[in-house]
Amino acid sequence: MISRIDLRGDALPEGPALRDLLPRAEFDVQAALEKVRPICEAVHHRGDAALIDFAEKFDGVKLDQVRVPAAALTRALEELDPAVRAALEESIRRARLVHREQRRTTHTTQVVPGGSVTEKWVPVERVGLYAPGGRSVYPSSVVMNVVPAQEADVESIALASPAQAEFNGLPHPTILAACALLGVDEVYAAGGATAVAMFAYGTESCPPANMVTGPGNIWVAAAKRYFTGKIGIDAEAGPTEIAILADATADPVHVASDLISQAEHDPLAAAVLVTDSPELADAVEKELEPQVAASKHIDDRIVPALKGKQSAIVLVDGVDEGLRVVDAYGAEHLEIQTADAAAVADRVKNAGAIFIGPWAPVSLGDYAAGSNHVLPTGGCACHSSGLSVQSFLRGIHIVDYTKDALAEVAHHVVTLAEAEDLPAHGAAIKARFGWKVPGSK
Ligand code: HSO
Ligand code: ZN
Repeated sequence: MISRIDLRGDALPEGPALRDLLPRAEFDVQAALEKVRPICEAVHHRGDAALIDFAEKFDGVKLDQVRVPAAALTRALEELDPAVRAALEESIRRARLVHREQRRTTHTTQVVPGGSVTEKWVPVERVGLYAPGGRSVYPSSVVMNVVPAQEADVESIALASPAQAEFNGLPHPTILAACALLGVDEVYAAGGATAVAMFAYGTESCPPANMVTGPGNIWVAAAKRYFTGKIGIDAEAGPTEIAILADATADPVHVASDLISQAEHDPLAAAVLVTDSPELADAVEKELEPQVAASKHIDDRIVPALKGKQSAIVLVDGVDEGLRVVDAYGAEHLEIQTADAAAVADRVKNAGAIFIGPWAPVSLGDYAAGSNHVLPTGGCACHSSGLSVQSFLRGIHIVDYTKDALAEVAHHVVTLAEAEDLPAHGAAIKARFGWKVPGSK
């Protein structure tokens, strides 16, 4: 059901060499880029008409308009199962508690008397959020994208999700209901690369956005790459990943169920167990069989995900080696199921989010821990973080110096300008103090 990689015995290799020994899914965004290019250009040139054509081609539905009418949002919320509504409300409440504390305050550093630098945090003006359809209709991802944008005080928030033939061309009703619950009233029926292009270029019905965030398949990732430099993006999200660092104290039932929980997302999802206990490895493998057999998405997702080359049980000599392995891997989600889990977690350097001990499974974080579930995949955790309020803010430096404060440092600026062979930089300082400026009278 799941392969094994035995790294016991010899010393572990360093850095990239260790990473190369670890499993990872193929996710070739570059190859997909060529395919999304004509789609993006069609949206650029033909606007809404292109979006309507693509909805017919990809989603099998003829749309009259791409903007979702307000009445459809209200109706979706009215018709939402009350238990789902209560769960979403609790998820929103907890996410707000955490994300509100991520707000940044303006801060001034008095560099010298009369000379200060203020860092002012300004939200992105308009963002477009993407919520996938098809296999992954996740109202929880609407929450995880909208809440940080709202807590960052983004003024204009729009959301796109694919048109669904079975709902008369509207996005899935739970996506619409989640938007209504969150107070997002600008929603479009547009999917994949077409939605990203709609936000990047703008169309007759959708003004352009400064930034696009949200999960999606390879086409969404490719479209984000296509527009990098033109608009802001969160990350090129790849298939989801769970890594579990566990020792002999871990419960194999929990470990197996947590591995399956993320394998359930996608045939390319990765489930990686890193352990120094061969007994635990055997017990988890044994436990996977009945649990997989009792799950829902067995053949289309869970089995291919666990059997795929992106998943494995990795055997190591001890927790220290295990930490080196999980750091080299840089998982989107990392569970620590060891003795003294909090202390072990404290030593982790690379992970999108860390889940400590037996009572903090990734599923909790997916829905209701308060943490964000839009996290770096594909090893990007070594340089990036998950979605947060900060993702939607820009820190602007405001430089304010008096004449005396400038005079005090003027000679250093002139020296550095000359050292860089940029005398006009120095002249801009000299001109203010009556020093000789080439060409001036
Ligand atoms: N685990 C996914 C998010 C998700 N799970 C949505 C359930 N619904 C990626 O972090
Ligand atoms: Zn999940």
